[in-house]
Amino acid sequence: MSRLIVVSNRVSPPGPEGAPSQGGLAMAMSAALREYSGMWFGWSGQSTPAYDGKLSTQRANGVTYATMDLEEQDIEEYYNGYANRTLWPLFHYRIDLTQYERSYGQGYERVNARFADMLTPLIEPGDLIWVQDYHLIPLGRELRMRGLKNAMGFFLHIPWPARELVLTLPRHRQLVEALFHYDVIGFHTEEWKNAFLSYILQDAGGMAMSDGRATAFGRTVLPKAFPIGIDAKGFAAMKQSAEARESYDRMIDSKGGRRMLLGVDRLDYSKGIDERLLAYERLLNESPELKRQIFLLQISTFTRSEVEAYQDMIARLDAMSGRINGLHAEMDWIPIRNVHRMHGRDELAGIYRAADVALVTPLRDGMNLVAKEFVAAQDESDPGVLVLSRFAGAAAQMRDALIVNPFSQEDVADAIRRALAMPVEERRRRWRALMEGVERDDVVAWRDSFVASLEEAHVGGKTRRARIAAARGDG
Ligand code: ADQ
Repeated sequence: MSRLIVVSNRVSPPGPEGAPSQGGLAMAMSAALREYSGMWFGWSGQSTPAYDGKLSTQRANGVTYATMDLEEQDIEEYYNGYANRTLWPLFHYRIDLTQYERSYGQGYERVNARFADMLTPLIEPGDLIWVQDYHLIPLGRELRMRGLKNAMGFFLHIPWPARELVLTLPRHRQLVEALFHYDVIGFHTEEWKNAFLSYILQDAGGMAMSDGRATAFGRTVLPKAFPIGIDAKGFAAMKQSAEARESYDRMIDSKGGRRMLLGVDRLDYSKGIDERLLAYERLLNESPELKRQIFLLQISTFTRSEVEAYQDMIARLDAMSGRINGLHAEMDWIPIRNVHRMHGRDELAGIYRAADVALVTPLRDGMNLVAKEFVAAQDESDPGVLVLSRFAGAAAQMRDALIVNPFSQEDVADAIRRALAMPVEERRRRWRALMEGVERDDVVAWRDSFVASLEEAHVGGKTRRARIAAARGDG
């Protein structure tokens, strides 16, 4: 088997059992690498006063974790700047929050080149290189410029936006062209893939071929949808753990016979937490009889706290939940429990299981793994109900959830009422259908289908190039 080399902005070496999780990509990659004797390469999360070419390596369960530090200016311009102040908001349709600074773009290019400098000597000829996410779009081009001929794929964990939004990005053409140095470009859904193709056809003068590949900038790639899943087997084991049982018991105890609505998110404006709280407030106003019978546990952990939009959001959410609680609380009942701490994976499994309704209502989300984890954690005889935004990539697969428009408070409030009133037979039927998908389309299936497409596209590409060279008589 070829070595699998995963490259992502951050690397998550395995921590102690039950250590807090670190976001969707980290979850998925740890599980995806487990059966490969491969390598995971990226930034350590630490800064260095000056580059010294130092690489830290650690080996665990057959995987090598290789990390490098970045200089402060690079962290600011590449990570806080181009990745999190430009691409993230733009690709989540928040053009109002998008900052277009030339220095950010320069930092982004500089760090991608540095990644390539550090990574190139570690690559062997048969290695499969799999680059993750929007931080590293130009990396494939940089590696090719350094002579690497390996199979190289890229996976985008966030949505690809409509072409009208891409056009607002200075040097958009250069960014998209860089993607054509990979053999395969993966998206979570057909919708994101089609948005990418619409740019290629209408703005890059490219062509879609009958075998699914696309041609532009004198190169050919395979853009394809690979919906990511969770580590379903790992999750099933986790939900039986002592920690999961303990947190479940604690939750049941503290529910005091009330029904629990649950939100679990990285604190991010794309997750629609403000809109969710307002929809919940609307429900309390419209259905006062539900007061005291329900409460919302909103767990939102801080990320990217260097970026102003995130600082603003923390203050806004705390003020909003404080206001709603102040207006609606009674001496022995609080409508919103607003929690900012990270939970261990097992602990989270117990909390999911104790919930009656999950509110997964992002305004835009590449996939959303919380929706899948919630389903995997349920008790099959008495499962909770998933309320899911139509703008999460997960909605394309999870049709048996209650699908809502998160921009409409009425729609979300209606769905909560419906979920609370849903008979147990219907809950079981919907849950079984959802669980089947979660188990079938898990993270292992995602990895295997991507790797298979990458091997095939690379071999196919080589064969085609050899045929053209032979026809020209030059090799
Ligand atoms: P994220 O935006 O991080 O991922 P998501 O897919 O929901 O979003 O994953 C979040 C992960 O963090 C989940 O595994 C969840 O359990 C964990 N988590 C969240 N809050 C937590 C808390 N308080 N304590 C412990 N764990 C917590 C990005 C994209 C998504 C895409 C993934 C994977 O934005 O759309 O699904 O990558 O591709």
